[in-house]
Amino acid sequence: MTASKDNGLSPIEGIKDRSRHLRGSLVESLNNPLTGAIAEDDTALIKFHGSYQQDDRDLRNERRKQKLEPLYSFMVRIRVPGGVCTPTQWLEMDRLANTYGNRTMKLTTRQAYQFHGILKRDLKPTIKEINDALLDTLAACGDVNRNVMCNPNPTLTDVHEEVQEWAKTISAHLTPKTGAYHEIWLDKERVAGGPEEEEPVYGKTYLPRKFKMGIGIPPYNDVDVYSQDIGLIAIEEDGRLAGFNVVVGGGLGMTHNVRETYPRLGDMIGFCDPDRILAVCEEIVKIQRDFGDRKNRAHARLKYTIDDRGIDWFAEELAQRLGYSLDAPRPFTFKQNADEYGWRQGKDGRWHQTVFIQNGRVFDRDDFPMMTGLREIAKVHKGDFRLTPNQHLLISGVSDKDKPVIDGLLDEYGFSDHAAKSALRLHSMACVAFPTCGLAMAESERYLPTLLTKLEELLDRHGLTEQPITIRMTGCPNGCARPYIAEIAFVGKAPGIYNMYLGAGFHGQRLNRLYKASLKEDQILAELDTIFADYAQHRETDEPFGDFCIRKGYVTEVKEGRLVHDGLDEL
Ligand code: SRM
Ligand code: SF4
Repeated sequence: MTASKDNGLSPIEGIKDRSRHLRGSLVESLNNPLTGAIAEDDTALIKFHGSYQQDDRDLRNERRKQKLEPLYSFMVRIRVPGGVCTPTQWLEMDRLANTYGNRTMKLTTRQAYQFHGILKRDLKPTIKEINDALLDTLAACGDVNRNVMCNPNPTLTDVHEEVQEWAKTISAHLTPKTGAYHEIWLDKERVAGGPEEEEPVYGKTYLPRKFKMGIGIPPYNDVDVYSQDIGLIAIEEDGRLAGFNVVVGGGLGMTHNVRETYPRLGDMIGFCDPDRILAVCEEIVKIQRDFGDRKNRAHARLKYTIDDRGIDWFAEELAQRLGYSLDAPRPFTFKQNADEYGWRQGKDGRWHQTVFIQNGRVFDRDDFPMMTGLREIAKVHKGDFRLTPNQHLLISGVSDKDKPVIDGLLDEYGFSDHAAKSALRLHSMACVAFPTCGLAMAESERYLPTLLTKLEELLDRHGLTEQPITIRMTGCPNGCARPYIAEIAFVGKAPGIYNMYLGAGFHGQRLNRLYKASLKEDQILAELDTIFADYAQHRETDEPFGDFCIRKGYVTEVKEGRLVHDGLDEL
């Protein structure tokens, strides 16, 4: 990447600055037939358009030996605010994954779709056809506000639909205004002689780093509000939406052994009514735009801006920009951060079924044609599909009459036969990792199911099969499956080797702490065998596993993200 001319700024700042609002040389890169890759600077810019250049890591060494360039392809992420889409859109995403991608879809931890394995020549038709289906990829990645998450289950609260609308409104408000996306992917002409393009919220160089928002609707914290740059907690009073508690400065990424990087849970800074929420979100984004670290990308998230300057400074700065202070936070109670499965009936009598999709990967296997089954359901389903924050799928808005039809299809295509065998599996989540993720150090999505099968034997032996325990795995410390707020977490260090974390809060309210570093599978099983036995015998009534691990001294409680590395000196 060309170094930035601006002294000390991260090179990405220079790329954004020179990019003419995210255009760069993307058109030339896409048209270059000599390589499956795009120009290096464009690899940074294409993220803002919702795509990452990747290469197949399973084949990397072999291709190198054969003196071939890596097998480049592109990941495409489709933004779905609050995760809600129609069966027609599902069918289109399925078609595109099968036409241009690797015949799988990944439902992500932020309620988006991802395609993998798209060749450069197919990138433009893919993105165009996504837009034809009235979805888009703009700002799905990059240094901007990403997909706004929201609890997707409409049966759970009276205010759900209203809150869902806020997710869409906030998402639209914070979407970049550049015409680059439409020109490059949708062949829209740039208006000649028109006014200089403006990004009213972001400015010319956008944000210092990615930015994330999620709205939780108590008692469900499935969006993990405390992990978001801005987490909103919808407050329902007398059956109406009173407003939102505002949480700022969550973020989970870190680097192994680097104490300056750490996961952090957000601070609750107040309450605001719905009329003010857009302004509050915008001003928070602008504070990060103006004060975030543009020199060091490992220190550029809002969580570090807040820790460096203090939460009181942040609240004061926000109040000054808004012209008022937020009210005191209102009471609420969260009970879990996982999804709830099975049929639930809403107030209007319609039914909603949350289907377990292991690690969000939708694909056909010989013994389980899951993708085909969901396609057949989409062909007859009259309600909508909702992607959950835990990578599962809600088939939503089903009438009494249609419920047996959906049940019949779920049975016919093997969903009942392949239902999760334990509450642990139902509370599990894994990031993508190999073979597509360029940052993976160990397997995650391809390995967690096997590990869970072995753990299920232990659970069975200790009578814990029905016990809900959150467990998450990532292939590196970046935290894409939000591992640091799981009661048990495995974070990859090298192939087959994981750091094991324990002690997070069951509803995402407390970070976990490293229990043991660099474990192999047999060591993981031995450790958990002992701890499960202890838990089965000595837990208190309704004591969550994470709380138990702290009470019994397996790990000490993490009170603040900054302190999470304490006791890690052995690494
Ligand atoms: Fe992530 C980078 C996948 C949610 C923190 N993440 C990546 C990349 C793009 C790798 C890269 O930079 O080359 C991964 C692409 C893998 C692939 O092949 O698809 C990737 N992240 C994912 C997804 C698909 C995981 C999944 O299995 O679902 C999730 C997509 C969400 C979406 O739809 O937008 C995903 N990533 C998250 C989350 C969870 C969340 O946001 O709720 C986190 C932790 C929260 C946070 O941001 O703090 C997360 N991803 C990261 C980071 C570390 C950021 C940091 O502040 O340090 C990186 C690396 C980076 O940004 O430099 C990263
Ligand atoms: Fe890749 Fe690491 Fe994110 Fe997993 S946690 S998808 S390995 S960046």
